[in-house]
Amino acid sequence: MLRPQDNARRESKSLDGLWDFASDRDGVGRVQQWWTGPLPARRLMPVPASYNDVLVDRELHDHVGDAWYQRSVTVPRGWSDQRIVLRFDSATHRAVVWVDDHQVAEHEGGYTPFEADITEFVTPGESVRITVVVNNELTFRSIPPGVIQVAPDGSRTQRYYHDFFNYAGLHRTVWLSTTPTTHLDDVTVTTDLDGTTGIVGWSVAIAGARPVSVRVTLVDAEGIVVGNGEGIAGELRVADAERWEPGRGYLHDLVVELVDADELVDRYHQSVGVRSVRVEGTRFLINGEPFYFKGFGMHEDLLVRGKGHDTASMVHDFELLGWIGANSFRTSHYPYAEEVLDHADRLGIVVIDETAAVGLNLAIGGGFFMGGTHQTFSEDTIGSATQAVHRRAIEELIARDKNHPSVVLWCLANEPESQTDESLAYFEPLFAAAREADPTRPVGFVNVMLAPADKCKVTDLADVVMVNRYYGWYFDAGNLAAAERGLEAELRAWAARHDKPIIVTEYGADTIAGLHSVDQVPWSEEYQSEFFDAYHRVFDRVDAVVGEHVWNFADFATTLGLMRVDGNKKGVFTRDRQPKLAAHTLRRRWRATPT
Ligand code: GCB
Repeated sequence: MLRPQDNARRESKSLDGLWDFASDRDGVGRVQQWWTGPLPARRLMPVPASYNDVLVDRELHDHVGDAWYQRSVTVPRGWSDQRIVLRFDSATHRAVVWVDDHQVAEHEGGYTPFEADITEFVTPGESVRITVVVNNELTFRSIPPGVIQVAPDGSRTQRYYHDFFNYAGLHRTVWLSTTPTTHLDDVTVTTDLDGTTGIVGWSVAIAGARPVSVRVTLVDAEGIVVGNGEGIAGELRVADAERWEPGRGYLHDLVVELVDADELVDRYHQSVGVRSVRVEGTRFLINGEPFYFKGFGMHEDLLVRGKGHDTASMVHDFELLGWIGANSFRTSHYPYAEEVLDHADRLGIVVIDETAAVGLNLAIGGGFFMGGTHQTFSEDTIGSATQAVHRRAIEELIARDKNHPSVVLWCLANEPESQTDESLAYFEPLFAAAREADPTRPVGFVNVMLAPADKCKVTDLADVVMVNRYYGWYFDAGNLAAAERGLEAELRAWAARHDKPIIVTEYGADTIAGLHSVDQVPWSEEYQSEFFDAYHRVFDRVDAVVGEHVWNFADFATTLGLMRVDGNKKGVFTRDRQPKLAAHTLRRRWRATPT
């Protein structure tokens, strides 16, 4: 599946803007077939945005179930004899789509795109009604998992095992677009280096009946052709290739064309960053050079919009990454909008790309609202049905993001149970699926503090050790000397057990902007800053540590609870992106070393 594009053979039209919207509190819309006419009790809702915080409506904020979107669109009159495609960049967490009265698509998973060929249901120049029902329910069969509690009065509350608000809706652009009937269906690019020679491999999938041949042209950023090839798969060798490097997002354009004799049938522009990624012993190598990750676990989280993508906010967040000296981030805890990866590609920011598998651990949170002990991996909880959904989520993530040079590492889950035989059995086939989908990038998952080096079984499957640690916060809160000792002992234990690079993917302390103290008082700005100093002293002493990702870039929304003060406050920036004291601490450290 390729993204919509405008070129000599393709056109696209964004359907962003105001849509009709109705939350289906009583769950009757599917039975009453709301797609067959105007939505009842409709209000206006912007796309892209989460629907939760846009209107002043507490019930909608906490809505559990279906929500309906609808709009009409006139199909451009010039789109005859084309294949017409309707695409959703995301619909969280699952959706069914109708064009007029025809169901055209159904998709599970809130953070990856899906599309439908709607050519047979539309007429260029005429208008059609598009209806989407988006469902936000989390269960043991979804990624991420959750439980819906039903009160005696029948009202439903969504509970879940992860620490960010369950925003839902149409978070990203909706597209109407065309391709020729015989068209490029997919393009896969791989890159490597042989000394100063860049190697660009390509392969394409073609759909349609017309006999065509494939022509590829590699063009550098100055518009100079540096390679040519033919065929559905092949390899270009570029002498003295300009490389994509951390801090320097040099991009080539691979122009892929389908031709029939001299006629151009289809064309697709695929940007390419020529770089290599390898893990050797405890080193993470980009272009053969050891890379040290400096940056954050982030969230797609904005005032009013929730998880809705916003270009201005995205550019500003990247500016702040540059200001503070970060060279990388993790898409905690789900795949981000593709526009974010495009921008990382352009700027040379390195990305750890994560699935939405967060909360596969009933030891965390489970006791909070279910009582007793529950087995994480079982057919009654997270079982083979979840595993199938998880596998598809991995495959869809890799299919979507495989061509982004910024992505250097796939992260299959955040803090799952990983110390049991059941967890090993659950993850073994998932690691295999990721490696099959992409043999070129390392694969890992993020380990939780409950499963240290001598207990964790799943890290054996990974290329890289990734750990989230909260010494000095959830353990030894307020005692940074003890935190420093505990952290160092643990990281040394990981280094002794695995000959692999270690990335500390989370460390942080909740901090209320404006709260100050000369003592080491948790929640104060000084504490957060000194907390980071303590961690950094340890990282600098343990050779196998090749990365530090602070939790979190900015404060973010969560569910209500006594552990959270109007959300998670571990941001180095506030939710409106003002720096806390620790931002300056990080800036001094990170800008002192080259990218
Ligand atoms: C974690 C989770 C992250 C939480 C964070 C916290 O380990 O990975 O999602 O937000 O801790 O602040 O507790």
